[in-house]
Amino acid sequence: NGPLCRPQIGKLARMSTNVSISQAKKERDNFLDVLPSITESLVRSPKFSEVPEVGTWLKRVLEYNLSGGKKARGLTTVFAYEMLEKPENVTEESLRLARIMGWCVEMLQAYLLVLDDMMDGSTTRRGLPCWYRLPDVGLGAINDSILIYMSIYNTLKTNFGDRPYYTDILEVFNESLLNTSIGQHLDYTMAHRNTNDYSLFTIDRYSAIVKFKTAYYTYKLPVSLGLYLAGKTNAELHKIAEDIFLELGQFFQSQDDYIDCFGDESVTGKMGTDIQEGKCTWLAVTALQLCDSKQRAEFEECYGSKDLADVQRIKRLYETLGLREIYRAHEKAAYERIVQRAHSLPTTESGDSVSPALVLKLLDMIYNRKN
Ligand code: GPP
Ligand code: MG
Ligand code: MG
Ligand code: MG
Repeated sequence: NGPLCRPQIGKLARMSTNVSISQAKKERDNFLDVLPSITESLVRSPKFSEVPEVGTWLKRVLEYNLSGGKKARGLTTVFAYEMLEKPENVTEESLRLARIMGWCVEMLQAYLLVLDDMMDGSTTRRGLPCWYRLPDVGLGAINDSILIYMSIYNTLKTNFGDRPYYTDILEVFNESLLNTSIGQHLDYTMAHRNTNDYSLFTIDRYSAIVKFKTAYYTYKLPVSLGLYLAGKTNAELHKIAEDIFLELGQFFQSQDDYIDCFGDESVTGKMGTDIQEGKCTWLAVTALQLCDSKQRAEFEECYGSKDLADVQRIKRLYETLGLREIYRAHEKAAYERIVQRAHSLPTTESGDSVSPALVLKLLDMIYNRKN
């Protein structure tokens, strides 16, 4: 009764889904409960005693930018730890530390989103105005992102500074941010070329963009952190995890691209901008593969335009090409491929591996997602 059954959900599966929904809520609540003490500790830092108004500002920055959303990356960190650790080592205290680590990943996400929303010309996030759009914030958001970013390292030092894996986790955060910034560069420059030549919008280019901009920090980072928390430092094991979780991360971003165009704003909490910004998305690349020369000319004329009528024409073109159905088939195929891979994960020379149950749980968390 594995996740493959999910598309045709029956009575038994519904009952077990209800159990897992309440479990998921409990896990989420436990995770949320840890945040106030992290924020308090950051704001109480002696650094702010000279300039208390900055401490007060940081509190507001963190509260605004860490609230709402799925908490997917934070919870992924906790689940990865829980499922990769020896059961006898999982205690309330070790889980508390995993949750703090999860919040460090959420802080990285908040930092990235503050900047990403400015770069993407977005207006809303998690049902609220993007941080930079608040009247008393504006370009100060750039500096606020640094305050969020430094909060990661302060929290890591306070809670993990004396652990043997401290340097490893600093390195994995640094490497993830570098990769994300490489991906963000590709994403931004592909969209701002001032040309309507879309020959560069290929599936290979798309895969590279999303691997770098999303997959590393969304999955590779949380799972690597879970491995370190469980005392697993073997590079071969981290590579096995990286290979499978980068695929999951690419799948995650193709869903994000679909949602940007076809999602319900009241559910996603964000207004899509990919068409207006001319982004190299899963939808754009797939449309270009399918369209005839007349449709391609229309795409070239309208894509990347802020004019609502042009955006509507692109959406109509996507509908005409049947992209909704093609996406559903892509989602199902990607899902099944990852399930297959989860069941045939390689092992290290010492016989260690990543638990297939972790891959399946994380996959199940996002399959068919609407936000
Ligand atoms: C998701 O892209 C990728 C990021 C948020 C990484 C940002 C990286 C920086 C170095 C700032 P997206 O723009 O599609 O996400 P969303 O749809 O949530 O805006
Ligand atoms: Mg964006
Ligand atoms: Mg972006
Ligand atoms: Mg997006």
